[in-house]
Amino acid sequence: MRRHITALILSVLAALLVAPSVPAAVAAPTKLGPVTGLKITAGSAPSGYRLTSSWNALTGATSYKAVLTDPAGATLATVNTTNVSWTVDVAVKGNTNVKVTVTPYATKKPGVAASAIVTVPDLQAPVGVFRSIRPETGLEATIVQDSLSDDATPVGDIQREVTWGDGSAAQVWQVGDSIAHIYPGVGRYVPTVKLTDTSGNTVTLTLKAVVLGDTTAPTGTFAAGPAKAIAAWSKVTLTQTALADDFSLVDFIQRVVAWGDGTTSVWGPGATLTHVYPTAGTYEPSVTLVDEADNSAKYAAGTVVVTRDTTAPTVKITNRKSTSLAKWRAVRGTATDTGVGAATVSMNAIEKTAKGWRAYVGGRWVKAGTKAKAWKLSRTITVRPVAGVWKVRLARLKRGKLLVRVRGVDNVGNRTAVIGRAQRLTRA
Ligand SMILES: [Ca+2]
Ligand SMILES: [Ca+2]
Ligand SMILES: [Ca+2]
Repeated sequence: MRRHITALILSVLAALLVAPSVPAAVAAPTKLGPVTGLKITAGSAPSGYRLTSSWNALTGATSYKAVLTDPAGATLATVNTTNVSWTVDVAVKGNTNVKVTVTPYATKKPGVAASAIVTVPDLQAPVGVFRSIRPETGLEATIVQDSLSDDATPVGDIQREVTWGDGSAAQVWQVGDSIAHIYPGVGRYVPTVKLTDTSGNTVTLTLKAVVLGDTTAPTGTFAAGPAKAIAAWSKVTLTQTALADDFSLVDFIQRVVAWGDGTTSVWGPGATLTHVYPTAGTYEPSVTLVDEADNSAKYAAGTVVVTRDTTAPTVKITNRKSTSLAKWRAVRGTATDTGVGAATVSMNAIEKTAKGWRAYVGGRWVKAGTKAKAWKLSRTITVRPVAGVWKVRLARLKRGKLLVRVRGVDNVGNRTAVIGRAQRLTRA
């Protein structure tokens, strides 16, 4: 067996020895590079860090490949460029080293790489989620930490400082996930938590107000209108004319609107809010107000009667008793609707001339073998009526017989039947 394998290896070696020799290589040119003047700097970016690299242009280089790597050698970003600088945002932790490696290329042939390292400074403040908790009774409130982190500083080294919002001195929060405080009396207090990392980056988080002694719900006055609306069309507006609470500031009173049709909206900043009722019915919208002590009350905002527009618009072609081409270069008419209004009018036109049928396709006509084929070939021209009047231009009319078909649709999709018109055109 072993002898067999040895024989095999020998035969392979023999084959290699007799293989046609590679043509003598042209003397390899000296490898390009490395680039000089390579620099990298780091600054803060909206998320992570902005790393800017630059280097001197290298004679003979047609492009450069630049790669950013983290301390573990993982690629953070890469670029192929003809520029001599590169700016890219990467997500890395503060206080870590980032390396840029630039390889010059002469067309597709890589040269010698150069690299530079920068220590990314810690420029980002800690991130945390904290909640204030109001006591059911008494004056002792609590702040609870739900999460805390920093890109470079270990959680245990992040400094926490609480101000309770009652004039008492700032308090360093040494240990634990919660901290309590006894307030001097009833009132509205806004606590803050200031976080500082070991590089001195800080953020101050403003927590929900602690309201003590508030047992009264907010008051408000609201009105919805118009009182008569059309389904899937009318914008019903809810207007606030008054809003107040004994403790909470107006901007901190939560407003939730129930439109009466099963939909609700959280009403953010702003004095008005709109809604389109999809179906007909009688609706009684209301607004529920909640203060910062969770006292709530519901206020009615009137009645809205919503009906449906089920009637198609009325579309007419203006009856012009003229056989003049000039008069029919535009087909005109009216479009009216008693409900939501006419949205569009659509027209098709064909013509029978001395040379046979032709179809209007917008700006020009195309020949057709028969009347039916002409209708099929014709393009539908759609226009929007203005103040109840519509107009479709017909370019290059000829003598003969013009036939048009027109139909309209209102803003909620009710369609008219097709109306037709035939007109003889005998003179210019
Ligand atoms: Ca940091
Ligand atoms: Ca209140
Ligand atoms: Ca209608």
